[in-house]
Amino acid sequence: MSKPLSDHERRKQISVRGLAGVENVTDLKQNFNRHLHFTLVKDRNVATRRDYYFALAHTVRDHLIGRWIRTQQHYYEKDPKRVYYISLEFYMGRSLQNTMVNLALENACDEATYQLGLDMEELEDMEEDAGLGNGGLGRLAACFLDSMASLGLAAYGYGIRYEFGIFNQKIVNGWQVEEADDWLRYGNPWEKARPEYMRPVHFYGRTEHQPGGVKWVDTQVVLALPYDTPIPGYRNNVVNTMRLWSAKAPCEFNLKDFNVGGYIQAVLDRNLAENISRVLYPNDNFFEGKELRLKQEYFVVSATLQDIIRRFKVSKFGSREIARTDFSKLPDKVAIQLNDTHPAMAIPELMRVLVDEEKLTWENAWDICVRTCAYTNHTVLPEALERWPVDLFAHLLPRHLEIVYEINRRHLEKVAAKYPGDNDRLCRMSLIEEGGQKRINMAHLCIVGSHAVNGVAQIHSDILKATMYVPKISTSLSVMPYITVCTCVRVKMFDANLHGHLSPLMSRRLCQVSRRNPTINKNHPNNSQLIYRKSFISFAKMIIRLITAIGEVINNDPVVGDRLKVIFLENYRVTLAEKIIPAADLSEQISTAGTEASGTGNMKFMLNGALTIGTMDGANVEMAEEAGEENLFIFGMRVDDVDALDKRGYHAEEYYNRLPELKQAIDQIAGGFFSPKQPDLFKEIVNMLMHHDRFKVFADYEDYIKCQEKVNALYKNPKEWTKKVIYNIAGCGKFSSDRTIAQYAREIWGMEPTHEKLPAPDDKQ
Ligand code: D6G
Repeated sequence: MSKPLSDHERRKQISVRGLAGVENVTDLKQNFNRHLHFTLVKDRNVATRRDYYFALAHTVRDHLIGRWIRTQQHYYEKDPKRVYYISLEFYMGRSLQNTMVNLALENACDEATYQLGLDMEELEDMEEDAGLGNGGLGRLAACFLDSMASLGLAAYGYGIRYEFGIFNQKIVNGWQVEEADDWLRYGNPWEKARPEYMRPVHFYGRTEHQPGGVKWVDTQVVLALPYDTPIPGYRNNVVNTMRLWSAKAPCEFNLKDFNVGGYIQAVLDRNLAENISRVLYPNDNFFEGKELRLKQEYFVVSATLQDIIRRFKVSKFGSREIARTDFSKLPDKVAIQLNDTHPAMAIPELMRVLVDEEKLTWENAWDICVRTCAYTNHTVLPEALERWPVDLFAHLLPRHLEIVYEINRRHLEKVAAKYPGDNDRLCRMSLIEEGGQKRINMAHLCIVGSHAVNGVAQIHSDILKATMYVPKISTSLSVMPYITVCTCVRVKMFDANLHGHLSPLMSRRLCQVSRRNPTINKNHPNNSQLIYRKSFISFAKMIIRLITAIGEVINNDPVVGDRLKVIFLENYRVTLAEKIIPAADLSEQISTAGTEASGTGNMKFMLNGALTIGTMDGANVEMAEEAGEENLFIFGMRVDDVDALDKRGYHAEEYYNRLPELKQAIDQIAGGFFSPKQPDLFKEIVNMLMHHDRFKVFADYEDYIKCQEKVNALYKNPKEWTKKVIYNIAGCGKFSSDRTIAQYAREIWGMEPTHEKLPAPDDKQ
């Protein structure tokens, strides 16, 4: 571990001399040794690499503390409008390097660990990813927290502290096998438990309608225990908070009918309550409809709203100065952003608190609620839309069901007044879907209960406007919902200046962009076009098996085996993306137009110098706009073509019969060429492609192949290739999440980003 390291030398070369000041390095070494001794209780003889990682993490964390406390004090003093970003996912990845970069400590820490005979990159590799997300939606939330802190916004991320994040993927004999992600096993140095801020969350029970108002009684209580994680801004001394709730059973949980046998059972049963924050549902773009998931959604919303209202009450506008809290000021002081419909229960819950507990009139409460909440839609795929059965709601959240019905009654009254006699429209726009099992359409609830609705790319927002019925009657609603565009990316592998210019580091990198092997991004977990059917998961696994089977044949082929490799990179996650994306030359973004809301990998590859072969879908459209369409490899149907094809009728066999190459490929899959021991292994995939493919992939096949030929031709011309890369990197500034968040702040939250820098604290305090 003590050999001189090229990585260290590389960092030294690119570091600005003097940044790693001698004093700083001496302090860091001292603090590292102090943490190894007092926090880890180890000496250098017995310390493991993980102990060294923890010692370094604690050393770096110390530099956050003063800034964190000072930032929060500053918010209490200045009382700015606060943004609450509520999300069921925060896909944070690792914290150590990000913290060092944002606090300008990276070079000093590198020097300090080097002087201690350690390799900092090896220590960084010991950190577990905080994998509390599935993909784009969760990573977006993480990027947004980073940007909100970097822009000096008084912002909070609120979510769930899942004990198990996204599963670890192993590939065994070509098949996916899942392993539990026990990320907290060795402790998490970045979080601070706050048992003093524990909140009760109620479930089940029944409602009592009394003259003084409605009471929700006979409920079961679960406690929400907050854990705070610091979110440092980029070199501005701002540190915001991400507060994640963990479920705790109350002490008296199930102990009411106490007897000796009952006591043991009651203690064991505490697990039932605490299961709420046990595990992240590994569903990306898919609605499963499980009761435990609805519990998670209400759990985060209820605990968060209690915290928001507590903070509002002690703020200058709250009851500190006036006898009674003036809730009419809530929308001036609080913006709640709903990351998809998952936290949609914030709308009826805020109504319940304002009407039942704070005794506001329905009209006042509704006006406050709508002006406070805003909703970001993430997908138009029907299988992803949350539609909770009314029965389940009635059982778990009886008061909220009544409130949703009342919201709907008033909403439909307005629709009926505007479109008299249009019953079809009433059915379409209702929050309650009738016919068969009654369900609550959570997207409709969000649209009606928010003052702003946005998609995640221009094309996605346009599709929403054209297909979601509620915004069309915006003028009849109390506050006009509108749709805006917010796209984002932020992967900080390089210190790129994201405003249309190249930083010196990025320019230097371009000289390195030459011959690397194309990395294929076809299996991005967000947009597997082949996947849709009831046995969603087993089908997805079958697709993975097909990829590995094709790899086995191609990689062992005597002719192409040493020229072409198919590799399925297992356990894709933030940390792996940070390695793959900068290494790739070609990024494949090949969703059928109109199906991928934005994509996120597309923009990250662009920023990191890969060229894109893609359809006119999601953010690809804007990437082509920014870099020039001639600098991307665009192919396939546009949304209009897809619509026209739908009208004509899509018949896969037409393409299969007309295109011999396609026919051969499908026949090989169907005939066991890739699975000789089990010739019909992939027949379900073939059956789907030939008969039930709602993504109509064969329709894009011919153009895709032609476009790949253009890619191959250009790849032989490094100068022309690099030119396109430069146009792409130079054009990717729009996709910075800093730009996106500035737009959210101005257009949705009614705030101006301050870009404020707080004074640096004296860390020795
Ligand atoms: C974070 C940072 C800490 C602060 C605490 C509570 O843990 O300095 O005191 O949050 O902040 P509020 O919830 O009272 O805003």
